[in-house]
Amino acid sequence: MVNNTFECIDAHTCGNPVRVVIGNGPVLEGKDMSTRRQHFLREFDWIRTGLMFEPRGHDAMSGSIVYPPVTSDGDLSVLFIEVSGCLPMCGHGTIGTVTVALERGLVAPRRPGNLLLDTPAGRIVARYQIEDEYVSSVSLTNVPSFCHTVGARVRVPDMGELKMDICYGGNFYAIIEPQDGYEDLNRLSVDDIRRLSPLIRTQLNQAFEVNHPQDNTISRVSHIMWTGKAVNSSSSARNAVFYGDRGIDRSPCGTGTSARMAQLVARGELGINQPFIHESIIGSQFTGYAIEHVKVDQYDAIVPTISGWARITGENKIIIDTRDPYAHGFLLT
Ligand code: PYC
Repeated sequence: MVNNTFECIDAHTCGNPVRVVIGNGPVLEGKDMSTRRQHFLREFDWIRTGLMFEPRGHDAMSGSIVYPPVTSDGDLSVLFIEVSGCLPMCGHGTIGTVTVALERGLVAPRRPGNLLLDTPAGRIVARYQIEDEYVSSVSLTNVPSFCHTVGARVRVPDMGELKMDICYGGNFYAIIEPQDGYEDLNRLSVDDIRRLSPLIRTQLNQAFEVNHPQDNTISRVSHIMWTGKAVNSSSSARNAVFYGDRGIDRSPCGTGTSARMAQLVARGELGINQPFIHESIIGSQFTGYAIEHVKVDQYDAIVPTISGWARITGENKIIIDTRDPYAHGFLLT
């Protein structure tokens, strides 16, 4: 076959792209979405790079492929695709996918107002509100989130040695807070974030074994979160998350906000059921809560919820023509 055509609905969640593949996703094998994610990575990763990388995507592109549920009580399964790989979980991606699935009639919720999603990281419960036939907000209960390593130290050019925690919220994050050498996110340019973050990530992954205790396919620090003071007085804090080789989340980052709340709760700086309004680099907001304490093996964890909104921006039939030398995409690094 020369042409592989993928039917996509393009959307964004609070500014970050979500390309939802609704037709021609490959058939995946495995009892759950974690195993199916591995199958996708082994045999079909060209679909991710073709749809996410240039010339069909760009260096912050993100999306999902929707599938029927893999559990008996689920409504929908979601495989997250992104420039950095196939994420176990993606918060902005879930909000966008749920909005697209409902507005385009791809799912018939068994319990109106709720969708049970099967994702590689585990069960996600999404609650949604509809206004004038459109989804006005989505609130998701994310996977249990926890601090993995507290006080990792990394030498950063121009900044000296910085201290950071490695926390899990569906992906593993290094969370960098203001300290000597790093004054605030508002002192960093986009170029600084792109230059420094990969250096930090490489050092952390050389120095620390980072594994999810219940799923060994979820490992390594993939995302770097720079934190700082909120610009908007209604926000609790601001952040910018770096992913892939050059991506910076335009949304406040759902799994990052979950990891950040796990860190703050562990330190006693955020209470259970206390709102945490996280602001992104472009000023969009997610509202998060830690709703309960739980355990993930040896780790003290929280159950986080994240609320936000998404809008559809287009309908896209994307062709990956096997004669195209850039069929599988490229990125400028
Ligand atoms: O919202 O979880 C998220 C996310 C991960 C990477 C970009 N956004």
